[in-house]
Amino acid sequence: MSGNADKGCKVLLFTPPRGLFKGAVERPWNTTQPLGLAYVAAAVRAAGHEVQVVDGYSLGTPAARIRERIESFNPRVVGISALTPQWHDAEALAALAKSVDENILTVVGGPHVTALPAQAAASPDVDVAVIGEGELPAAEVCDAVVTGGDLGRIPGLVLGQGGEVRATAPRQALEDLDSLPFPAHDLLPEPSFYNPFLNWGKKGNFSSIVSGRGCPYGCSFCDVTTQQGKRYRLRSARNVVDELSWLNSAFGVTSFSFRDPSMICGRNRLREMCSLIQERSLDIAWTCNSRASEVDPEMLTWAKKAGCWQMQFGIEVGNPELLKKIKKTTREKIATAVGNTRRAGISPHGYFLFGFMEETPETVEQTIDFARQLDLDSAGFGMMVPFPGTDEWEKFRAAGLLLTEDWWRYDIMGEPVYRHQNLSSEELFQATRRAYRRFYFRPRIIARHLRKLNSWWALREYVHAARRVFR
Ligand code: B12
Ligand code: SF4
Repeated sequence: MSGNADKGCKVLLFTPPRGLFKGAVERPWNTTQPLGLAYVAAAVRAAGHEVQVVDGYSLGTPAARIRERIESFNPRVVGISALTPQWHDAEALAALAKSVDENILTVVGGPHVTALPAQAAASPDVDVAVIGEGELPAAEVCDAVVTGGDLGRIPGLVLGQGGEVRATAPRQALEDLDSLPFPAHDLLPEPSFYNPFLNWGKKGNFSSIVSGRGCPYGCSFCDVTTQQGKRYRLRSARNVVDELSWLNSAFGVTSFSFRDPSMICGRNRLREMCSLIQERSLDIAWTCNSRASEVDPEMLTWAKKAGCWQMQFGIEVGNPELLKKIKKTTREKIATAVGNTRRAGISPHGYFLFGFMEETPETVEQTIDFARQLDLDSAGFGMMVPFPGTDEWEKFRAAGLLLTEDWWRYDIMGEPVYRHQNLSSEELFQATRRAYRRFYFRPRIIARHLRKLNSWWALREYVHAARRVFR
């Protein structure tokens, strides 16, 4: 970690509430711990600073409450995390902080800032934009605030103070992820507050967890490779299972979702992780993402024995050429992985997207047919959104098809933010609705899901999901 400042400063970290910039805050239905921000909080605290966190996105914290928090804590630094649709809310939060005290240093980070750091730093109330992993830079910025050090000497930043945007030297990705303190869960709302997606885990005792960073595949629509680099950087099995044990004993968490790009990568580590979970008799249930081309029957057996109940595959489309174009694997490998997953007693889930540059009415139907042919238990269908930093963003921009930089519209559940060459926005939007109906309205699938209706919470989640699809 960074060198300890003699006497730390006060740091208040936020996820921005949805709708803050419009003056009407809403609380989202599904929520999960903002791990990136919690990692930053833990690192800044370990460097000797006094840290508080407000998960404003999940809590739906109104502006007045944010103002009170800033006034009462009186921070020297306000840090704000932003995904793309949250960017305007992040800017509004920075403005709110400055309106309370113009001497507060506003620091932004997260996927949107990493994709467009200069644009982020040029925002009027933003002083510092952090590119990529935030733990070390955030701690170093806070140290510099205390010691009066020069921010320009800290790598991995874009400085926006004084209206002039200036990038510092680049920073290497962290090699030893085990050296990081665990995310500061003690500064977040209780695990029982969070309301995960049905296929991630169960409300009551849920946490997400990340066991590694980076992804070599660089799929055309996904910005994980741009964000975290091309190489899988894995935490050790022991370090991950220590975090599971800690969350289980200190917070009563029994339901986990690994939100890594692909948690099963690294065969030996997976085997060791699964053995350690069993050796320690950890009574937990978990779900994870995995890349269809990486999973084999033996790995699935280890995962099942260690508590894995669902595996999620990013399948995206059904047309073989389109699969190749967007850098996904083949239909055959997907079908094999899904079949092996079911045979191992793990529920297979598929994610699908509509609206890639080369999409046609025929490829839409092929995707829906492929989703139905695969032996999946559940599926999610969304709109392909060309997030900044992805190949799709470059392609749609170069073709002059992007309709807006109103970032709050960049949502896979929303309407397309681009004009599509082969399909109208309405046709694309309706494709997701039709896909849901054609996938779920089958006796086999209905029967499987009726068996899962074992709690009021699950019933409520199904009703909510159905409303979205049939509205
Ligand atoms: C869990 C998750 C969620 C959760 C929680 C989000 C959160 N705040 O963490 C929820 C369910 C809310 C969510 C929602 C969405 N998500 Co999401 N999500 C993830 C996921 C799977 C894990 C996030 C995570 O914990 N990463 C691990 C940590 C260590 O990384 P990190 O969050 O990036 O944080 C590091 C840095 O970014 C930085 N940092 C972050 N915050 C801050 C703050 C400061 C002050 C500083 C200095 C640094 C800093 O330091 C952190 C530590 O190194 C990632 C994929 C992934 N594996 O990263 C996608 C991901 C972040 N999501 C993504 C997307 C697309 C979405 C949605 C937009 C999808 C949609 N509906 O359209 C929505 C947005 C909802 C909304 N309207 O705001 C994209 C990001 C695209 C983008 N440019 O924004 C990702 C990368 C997935 C992908 N394949 O492309 N998501
Ligand atoms: S979609 Fe999955 S496999 Fe592809 S780049 Fe993103 S995280 Fe990696």
